[in-house]
Amino acid sequence: MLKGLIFDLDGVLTNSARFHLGAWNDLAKELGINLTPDQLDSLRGISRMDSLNLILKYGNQEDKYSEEQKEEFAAKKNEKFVEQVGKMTPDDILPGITKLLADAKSQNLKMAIASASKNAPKILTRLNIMDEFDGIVDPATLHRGKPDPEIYEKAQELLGLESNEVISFEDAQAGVEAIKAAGQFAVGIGSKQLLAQADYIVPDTSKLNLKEIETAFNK
Ligand code: B16
Ligand code: MG
Repeated sequence: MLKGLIFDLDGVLTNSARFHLGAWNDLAKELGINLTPDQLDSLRGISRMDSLNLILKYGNQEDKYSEEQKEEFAAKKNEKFVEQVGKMTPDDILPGITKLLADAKSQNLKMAIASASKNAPKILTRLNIMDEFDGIVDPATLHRGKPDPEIYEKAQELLGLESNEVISFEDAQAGVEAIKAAGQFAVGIGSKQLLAQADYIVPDTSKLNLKEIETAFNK
């Protein structure tokens, strides 16, 4: 029986990706690395340090910098990102999400956030939906990033539920992989090809309908 919903944040509840990718692109340029659109896109859903390491790899600069220098680069990117987050408002909630959260509330479903972003509480506060959630996984406590199931297992634990009692929502391929590895029902938001592993796929958040998703979940 369905008892809870677990959400990725970026790309599912709001489109903060444009700020992440913009800030990474600026940093890459400063380091003399020109990222292709596909390389930039591959950073979606990936943690801050993993993103930086990937960028350095794309630029063949894997061993060029010390850990300390890398921390500085990551902090610089984050400063830029946080500046953009400060301008976010509830209007930045993606289409269909407000209704989905309201429908879930009216069914007394528990809700949690499984985002790799250390800025998730800040973003949820700007969107004015922080109080909707019963739990937010702290990514600083994780040992492995998506596609490892750890973050989805933790979110489910926070809600005190079993894997067959939750539906999880993701826009990134690595995220859908993580949900399936956690044994949960996955709703993919985006490309059918990329998110083929998901149990239910919609092209964008405006097509999310809790009743229809539940019917698929109960099959
Ligand atoms: P931060 P999600 C992810 O959020 C973003 O998609 C990814 O681009 C970002 O690098 C990561 O969070 C870490 O974010 O630097 O704020 O800790 O999709 O898991 O909600
Ligand atoms: Mg995402």
